[in-house]
Amino acid sequence: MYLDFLDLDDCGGPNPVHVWPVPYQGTVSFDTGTRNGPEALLKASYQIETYDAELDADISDYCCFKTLPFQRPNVSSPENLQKEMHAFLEGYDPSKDFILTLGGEHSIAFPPISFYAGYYPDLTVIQVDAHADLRNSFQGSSYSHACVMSRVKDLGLRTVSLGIRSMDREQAQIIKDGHDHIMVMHPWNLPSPARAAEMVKDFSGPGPVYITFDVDGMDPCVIPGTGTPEPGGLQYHWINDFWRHFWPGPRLVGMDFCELAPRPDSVLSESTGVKCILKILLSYFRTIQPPKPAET
Ligand SMILES: [Mn+2]
Repeated sequence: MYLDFLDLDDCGGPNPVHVWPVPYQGTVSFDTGTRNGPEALLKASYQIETYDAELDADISDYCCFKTLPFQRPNVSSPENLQKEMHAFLEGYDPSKDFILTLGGEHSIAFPPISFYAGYYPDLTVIQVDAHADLRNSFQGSSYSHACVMSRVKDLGLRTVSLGIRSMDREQAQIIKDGHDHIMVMHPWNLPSPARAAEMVKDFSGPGPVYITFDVDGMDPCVIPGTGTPEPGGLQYHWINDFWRHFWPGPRLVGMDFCELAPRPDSVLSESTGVKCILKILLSYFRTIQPPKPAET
């Protein structure tokens, strides 16, 4: 079994990262397999170097990973899964606990977002995704993967969406009407990563950010293993350069990584997924001061 993210068990740098595998796949609409995402990511992480040559930094000098037991998701309804996840998060402190949730489908993002939003009313959610996910309801549930950003909007949070290229006319209108609290960067007219990072920081202000990373935001040539692939997505170096330019910057309070559906013939998607996660964590944690040791 591959139980410890990066094969690092509760050791490393001063910043604890709680890795929470949530293998839930209840409301996916097309191809399946996201329930296998967390295990594939953990397994692939054993093959990935903790040192990043581009950043000349090692994640194990900054973060201490504590991989939690797999959440046994309640598959009776999306609402019940949400309740279970909210209950689990009550054991954590949103003011200091960094939780990296591994999905699973995108509906798993809402409980951690609402967990942090309860403490940080000025939170901005950065969404990497092909899909706007702004439907009010989908297939009878308002907690479907297709509604997650609509629920985030209900919380009154600002959102920044990178890579969006699939929506219906109604969602396009929501985006047009929401320009003061919804920022969207479509992949067909992206600014440079440095310019994009400045624009997002201007929009989000000094408050903290949370990242919800749906792998289908990336181009399917980069991450083919996902249930609803859309051509023309973000390129690997663009998104990594974006994070590199985004920090130093706002506090990152937590993140999730979802919609990975591993393919039987390749480990490309999960390996790339781990690299995408590490680039975010290292870009952020290398720019902050380590927490002070507890006074004795
Ligand atoms: Mn998506």
